[in-house]
Amino acid sequence: MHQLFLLLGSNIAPRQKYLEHAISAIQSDIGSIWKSSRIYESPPLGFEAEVNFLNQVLWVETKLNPQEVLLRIQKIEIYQGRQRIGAAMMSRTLDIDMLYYDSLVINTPALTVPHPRLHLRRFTLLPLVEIAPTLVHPTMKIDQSALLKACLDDSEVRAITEAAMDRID
Ligand code: PH2
Ligand code: MG
Ligand code: MG
Repeated sequence: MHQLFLLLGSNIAPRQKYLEHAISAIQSDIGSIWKSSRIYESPPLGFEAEVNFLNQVLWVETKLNPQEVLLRIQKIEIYQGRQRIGAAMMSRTLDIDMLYYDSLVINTPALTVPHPRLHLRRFTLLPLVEIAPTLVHPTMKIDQSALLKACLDDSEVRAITEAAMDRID
């Protein structure tokens, strides 16, 4: 079994539904979810948009190789209405990013693992620290807690409380 970390993101309503559907699709097409973080909300980083993101990190156990995982991720994103127009960053119904795959380092045109920007993004590090604080980054050689401490991104990222869960869309 391989240990896979995925980041889910959505900033088009119904955001929470897109995350829920992604989780069921991942369970049936990719592997079983060993741990999942709470859902975090934050403003879009790197582009302008009205709607904040919901993000969540999943720790998945899979038999698939990274290329197979990537194909299935893309299938799930497209099935959930993901549109890609041009190269610019834009709002999305569902984004699934591969953060880590075991301690593999992959650098191909189609896929970079670990995710090249994960250490720059509070919305990725906070949920990672919640479920895997001692997981070591294979090239930076420090764990997720240390990555968060070193992260300069000061954007406001907060976990959605259980009580607020049915008030968000
Ligand atoms: N994803 C991006 C760009 N900016 N900002 C937040 N808050 N959350 C994201 O998931 C996100 C982003 C590119 O995929
Ligand atoms: Mg992304
Ligand atoms: Mg992506």
